[in-house]
Amino acid sequence: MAEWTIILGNKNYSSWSLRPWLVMEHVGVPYVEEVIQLDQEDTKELILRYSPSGRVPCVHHQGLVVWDSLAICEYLNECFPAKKLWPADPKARMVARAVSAEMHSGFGALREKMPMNIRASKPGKGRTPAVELDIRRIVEIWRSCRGRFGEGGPFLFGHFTIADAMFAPVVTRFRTYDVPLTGSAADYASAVWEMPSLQKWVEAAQAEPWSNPKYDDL
Ligand SMILES: N[C@@H](CCC(=O)N[C@@H](CS)C(=O)NCC(=O)O)C(=O)O
Repeated sequence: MAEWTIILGNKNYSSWSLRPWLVMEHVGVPYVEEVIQLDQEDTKELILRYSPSGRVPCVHHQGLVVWDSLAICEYLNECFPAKKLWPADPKARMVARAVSAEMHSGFGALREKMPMNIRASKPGKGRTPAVELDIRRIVEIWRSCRGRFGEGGPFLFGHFTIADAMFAPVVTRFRTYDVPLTGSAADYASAVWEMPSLQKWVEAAQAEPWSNPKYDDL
């Protein structure tokens, strides 16, 4: 096995996979990736060959198995401290960790009604009152982080951090479901969308031969 291997779900749909993959790309370490098609009869069995939780993403490194998107990002931060994957300032770092944790454990309505579906275009779909509240809170996080900590670059804390990786799938959702954004939130979403790493993922998602009616027919 290569020194770094990352196990992912379909790039079109697997938002949890996208997050640590962006961080892997950012640190620039060579890696091998395995993509497992989700929602098939053998999906669980295939994932369990790599990941003890039965979920992707999962990373293998020198005999260590790390599962869960945020834990993988933290491990990459441990391995590549020079890459400054969290902000250097302790207060900014605390907020970056808080908004990343909020994304990791929250926004259930948005996740359910507006699942990541990079290839699709579904303007206006999924906008329930609970989803509206999630969208409002995300925009508030983006505006607040950009306003307080965004000097020095286009990302939430200026330069790219794990917090941007955590919100990247939301940026793709806002495009798929055509959620209107203005001002600093719109600028931030464009900066994330235009990252070469995200565009590489988007191209791969568009080229995937698999479709999933569970998400496409929503
Ligand atoms: N909290 C986990 C969530 C991982 C997760 O739910 N992954 C989904 C794909 S996006 C999965 O593995 N589904 C396959 C299954 O449950 O069989 C993380 O952050 O990595």
